[in-house]
Amino acid sequence: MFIDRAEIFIKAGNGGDGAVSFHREKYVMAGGPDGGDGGRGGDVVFVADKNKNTLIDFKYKRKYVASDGENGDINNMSGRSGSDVVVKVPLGTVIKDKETGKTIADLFYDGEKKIVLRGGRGGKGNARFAKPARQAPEFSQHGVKTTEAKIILELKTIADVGLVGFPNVGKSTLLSVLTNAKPKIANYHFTTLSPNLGVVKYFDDSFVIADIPGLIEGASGGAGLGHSFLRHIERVRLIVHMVDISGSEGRDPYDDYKTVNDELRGYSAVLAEKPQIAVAAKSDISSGADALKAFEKKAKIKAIAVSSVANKGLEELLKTVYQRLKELPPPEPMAVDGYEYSEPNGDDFEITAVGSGVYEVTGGLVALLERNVSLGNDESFRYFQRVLREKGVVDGLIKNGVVDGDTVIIGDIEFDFVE
Ligand SMILES: Nc1nc2c(ncn2[C@@H]2O[C@H](COP(=O)(O)OP(=O)(O)OP(=O)(O)O)[C@@H](O)[C@H]2O)c(=O)[nH]1
Ligand SMILES: [Mg+2]
Repeated sequence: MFIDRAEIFIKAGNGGDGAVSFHREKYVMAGGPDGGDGGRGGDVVFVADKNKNTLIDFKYKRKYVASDGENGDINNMSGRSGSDVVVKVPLGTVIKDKETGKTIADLFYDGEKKIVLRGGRGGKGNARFAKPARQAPEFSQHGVKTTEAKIILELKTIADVGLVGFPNVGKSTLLSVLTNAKPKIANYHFTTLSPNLGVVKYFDDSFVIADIPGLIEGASGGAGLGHSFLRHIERVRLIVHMVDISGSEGRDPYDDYKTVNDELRGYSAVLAEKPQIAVAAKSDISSGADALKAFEKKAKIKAIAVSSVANKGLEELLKTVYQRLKELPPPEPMAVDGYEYSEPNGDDFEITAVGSGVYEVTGGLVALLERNVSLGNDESFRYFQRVLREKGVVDGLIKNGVVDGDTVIIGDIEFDFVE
């Protein structure tokens, strides 16, 4: 099965918490703090792999989670880092954030890598908080907790040439005679259900042809199978537009030609403006040169007459394609938005009344506080109060009508408000 679009969940590992511990040894009184740091969480990394050609893996496994960093330990031992999760995707996979629709990466070259989510930093152990005025810190820092993201993977085939046309006009047959590819060929519509790639050796050079499944009228609006495949034409450099010049299915080749071009235009300006070469296929059974002339006149384009079965016109076609490709710029990755997931801003907060006399503070500030506050420790609690005041949370609460005795919830922390 060919799958060229998938939605998956990814999550980087949480950072491990710093430890609170004090050195203990026989005959040594009141040893110093020796709580180690938490380890870093693993990243979520995507890698383009030329041995993959579909996104089918993602139909069955939809969640990719890197492992968490371990907590710090006694004796200044740092927690082990979480391991990365490395996800292999075919070349030409575009990664987008589901929520914003922004593009994160276009993995175009074999081995190209993108860290999409970074693991949370580990928290500092209490040993790090020792200073002359505070020799026995009873608190440590929590690791950064990461959040899950939903992303879209889209495969956009990378090829120099795209073969497009109505179903059954002989695209796969042409690919099979020009390249090493062995696509399925049959005398019915939609024999090809996914793009096939083949490599043409041309003297010392080579180029890649993609056989795109047949397009029909309405494809750009989602009719038939066509729409989902138009995306694969987006980054070919040259379109070879095939019509059945023999009219073997009773249609006028010019009507087909026009219909397919309308579809390309309907999908995007990029497709409409791609350079094209017209190919009059099945010329062995055409009613002679007349059909070709009529087509060329109506379409106002020169077409190359070919027959894959009678081996006619193939040399001319290859030569023309090769020359056009030489003039065209090389294929390039998409211009990506460069969207990055970032850690929440520690200054951001929002206050909502969740019930009578109960208020909740949410936003990036909460993550910062959760990280740095150890409940039950006086010094840490004073830090907590100071941050609430400095960042304007106290003023904000009062503005929202909070009075003494009301309950305030900040992440896992819940307390009674006292001005
Ligand atoms: N006479 C003749 N028949 C051909 C030629 N090329 C292909 N055919 C026949 O046309 C039919 C369709 O060929 P395919 O290559 O499967 O066509 P396609 O365009 O890939 O079709 P879809 O995958 O369904 O879009 C088959 O029966 C082929 O044998 C040709 O040059 N001459
Ligand atoms: Mg085919």
